[in-house]
Amino acid sequence: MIKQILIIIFAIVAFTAISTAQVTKEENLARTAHISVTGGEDAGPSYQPNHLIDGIKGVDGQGEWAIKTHIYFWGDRDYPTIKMSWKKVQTIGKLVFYDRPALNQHIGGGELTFSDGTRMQVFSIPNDGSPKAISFPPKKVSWIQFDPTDGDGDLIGLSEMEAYTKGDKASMIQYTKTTKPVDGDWVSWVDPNIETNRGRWFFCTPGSRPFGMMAAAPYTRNKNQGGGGYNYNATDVLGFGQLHCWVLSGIDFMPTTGGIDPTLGVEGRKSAIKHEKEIIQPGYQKLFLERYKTQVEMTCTERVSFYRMTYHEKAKADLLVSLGGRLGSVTMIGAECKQVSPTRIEGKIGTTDRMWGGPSLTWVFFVIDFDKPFNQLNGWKGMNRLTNISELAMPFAPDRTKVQFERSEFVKYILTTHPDEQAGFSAAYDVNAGDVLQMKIGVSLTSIENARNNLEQECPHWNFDQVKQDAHDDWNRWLGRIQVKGGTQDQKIKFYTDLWHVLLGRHKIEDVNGDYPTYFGGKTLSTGTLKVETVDKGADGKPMHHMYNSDALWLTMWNLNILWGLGWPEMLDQFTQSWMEYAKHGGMLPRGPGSGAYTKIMGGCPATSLFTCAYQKGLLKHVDPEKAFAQMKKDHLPGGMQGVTEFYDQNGWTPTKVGEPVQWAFEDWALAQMAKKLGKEEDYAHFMKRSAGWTNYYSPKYGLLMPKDKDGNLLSDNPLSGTGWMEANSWQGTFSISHGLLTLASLMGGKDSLIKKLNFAFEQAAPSDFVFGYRDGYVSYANEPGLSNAHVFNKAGAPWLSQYWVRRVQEQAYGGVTPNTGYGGHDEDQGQMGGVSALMAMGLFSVTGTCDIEPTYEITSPIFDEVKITLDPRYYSGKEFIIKTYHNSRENRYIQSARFNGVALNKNWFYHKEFAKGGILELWLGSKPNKQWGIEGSATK
Ligand SMILES: [Ca+2]
Ligand SMILES: [Ca+2]
Ligand SMILES: [Ca+2]
Repeated sequence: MIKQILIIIFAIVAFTAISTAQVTKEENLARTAHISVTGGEDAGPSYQPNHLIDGIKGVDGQGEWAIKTHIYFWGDRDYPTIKMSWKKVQTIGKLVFYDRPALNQHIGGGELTFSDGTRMQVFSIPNDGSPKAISFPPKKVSWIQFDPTDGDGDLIGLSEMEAYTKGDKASMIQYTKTTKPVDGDWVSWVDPNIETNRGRWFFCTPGSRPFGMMAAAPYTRNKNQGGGGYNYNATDVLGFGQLHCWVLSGIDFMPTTGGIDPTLGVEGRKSAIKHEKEIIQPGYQKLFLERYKTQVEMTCTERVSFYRMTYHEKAKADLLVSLGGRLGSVTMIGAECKQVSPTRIEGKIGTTDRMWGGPSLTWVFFVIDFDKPFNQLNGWKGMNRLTNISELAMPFAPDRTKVQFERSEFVKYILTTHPDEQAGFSAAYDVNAGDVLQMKIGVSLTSIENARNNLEQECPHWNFDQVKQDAHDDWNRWLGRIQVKGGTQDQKIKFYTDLWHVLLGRHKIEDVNGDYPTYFGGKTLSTGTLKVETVDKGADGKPMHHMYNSDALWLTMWNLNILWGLGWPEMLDQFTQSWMEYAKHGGMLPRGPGSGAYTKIMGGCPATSLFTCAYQKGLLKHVDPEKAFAQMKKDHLPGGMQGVTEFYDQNGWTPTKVGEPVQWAFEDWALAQMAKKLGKEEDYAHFMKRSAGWTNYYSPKYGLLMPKDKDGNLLSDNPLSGTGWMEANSWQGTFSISHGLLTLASLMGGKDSLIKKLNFAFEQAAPSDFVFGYRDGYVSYANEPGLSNAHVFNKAGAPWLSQYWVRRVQEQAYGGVTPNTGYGGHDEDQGQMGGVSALMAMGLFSVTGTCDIEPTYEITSPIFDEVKITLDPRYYSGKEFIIKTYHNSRENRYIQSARFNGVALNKNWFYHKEFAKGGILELWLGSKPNKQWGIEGSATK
């Protein structure tokens, strides 16, 4: 004890001596600042804010500031704000942050705001308390605020903050992309690190092909929905998960050396990494595990992950494959596997405890091949280590998945590590420095035979570089469908990163031979047992289409439905086929299908917008429109997926809720458009009537749609409160009544009133970059509701305001290219914010989601000089569609004039059928709005 105290005293003296030495060189201006902290809960006298500037740094338990913060059940947390202020203006050119040295408490990064209004991002603050310096051109400021945005642990805090006048070159650049962008190589423009600080499980998966089943990726902190994903600010890799899907994950790999005890879980086997040694891009990742002196490379085919380990030291190597316990969004249970040859292991795992619902138990089957026979196979079950095994079976209690918890108890249970559920095996090798080991994991969701077949069909060889090249070429083909010229390097990086996310988050669930799983048949349509189905085969014996795992497709009429239709029309064709196949077994069009059954995440029947726009654009090539219509109609009636009440069916509105009914109304309108084209007048009349009932929500008092009770009384007197809305509020949601904007305008007193009101909303939201939490703020581009708002001016006769606000939203909410920024920092799911960002960058949109009988695109000013879309010859008669801009710049965001195929265009929109023929749209831009351009027919078409 005395020895420890002496060490601490020595440490304090030593560190004080260092800071004294710095004072003689340059004064640490933080020491004279006033420190204040807002938010969070006081953690006691040992952790007061003044410890941030007491000169004691990097000493565990001494001179630290820390705070208790609220952590939400899905893993997000409220962060405090730290402000350093001075009585007199100071010149500051460098800040140095020290995290608390405790490795289980970490502030990884955040945002700096200076009193002159400028802001900066801070990344990769070392977890161990070593200094993080940030230099910048000196600023004259009276205060500096730090808002952490990424942290881990129950008492997050910092050990010290310093401020100096002079910066240094070394800490001037905070973040650089790991690969250099090369013209024509679209993959090289993608930066997977962008906004990974939230660490969402399926957000950053380099080991994936477009829509492939396999989505391998290292994962870092176990936060955020029970699965950390890959977080740039984290300093340790915990393992490499193979599947990163909506409510589906499985098979956790970690190459270790030195006889790690696997029963200690991820904390016992994690390894430090340094980004300087890393390459991360679509289809390939290379990183170095510092602890194991092992370089890991990873690539993939559609259903196979492929690892190449290069060892830098002689060692006892163990390739650990964990098959039990929590991984990402599921818990792995009931694992079984066996060695079938000196280089092959086959088996299966059950997955359960899905945080957002779905089947209570689903299976993942796998075949793992090693390129060299292992010396020995070892394993673990619960806390027991097993040596020299040839098979492994975890006791599986069928009741395990039937336990019904209260929601809070359930979340607490699934986010707790249960050591008795751990299981896995490890393949043991003796390696020398320079030795290479390779491993492939083939997966299937239906059977071991199919996993074996997937592996053997897609990757029968050990040529890692070939697979890496194939993955690269595959991504290049997909990304290259839209090619841009001009813009800044960052804008181009962001654009291709957006496209990557648009093509990344959703995954195939069928095998090479077309088999796929369903779990229908239980009482709640999600408690069934595995039934293997197969998709129809064509004359060549090959599956006719794919089956997909996906989140809700909630409100994708404002992003994916438009963008996929432009660049990848087969995705609309594919999804409609896949969704009809689900309906065949489960009776409903899915909303967020998870590994072969429904999750019903979010609301409404989002399939309708997707099906309708595919039909109207002529992309419904394989589904019979009559059958699709009949299915949608069923889903729009009480008892169907849309979830409408009898009252809504009769009246077009429903008491207490407003967010969902506004969505239902749009879907009803879209379905009515399809009915009209199919000649179904009665259905047209019924759904048009329903789609018009939303006017009951209009409150003349607030000039917005507000929740009401059955007698029409307002249920809220605060339009920003979110009452009655789904992840939105009255300001964000009112203008999302896309099919009823003219009616909305007349309710508000005319188009000018609507324009004025919406413009006011954007002005209110601009200082916060149009980014808010689920219910706050006048406009939010950080989540799905209201993603059409900036384009509404185009429909209301003020296209110059769409041009203005689209550019600002694109830059402020989506322009970030750092690990902290890029998608609004809040709730990018599976490429929807990315989809809006890309559409804004291209200058195309469709407020009604191309669901009109004659679908149209509205025009704003692209950020690029040229956007070239290669048209898919299977769907479109034209070869390419080009958008060219002249005099484009950040300031020149206003369209002065336009030509469509050489002919003057005076309206702000054109037809999809014109796009399909190919052509060129030319836009002349200027710094002042031309209020005469684009007003012709803008709202009444
Ligand atoms: Ca301190
Ligand atoms: Ca720490
Ligand atoms: Ca969302």
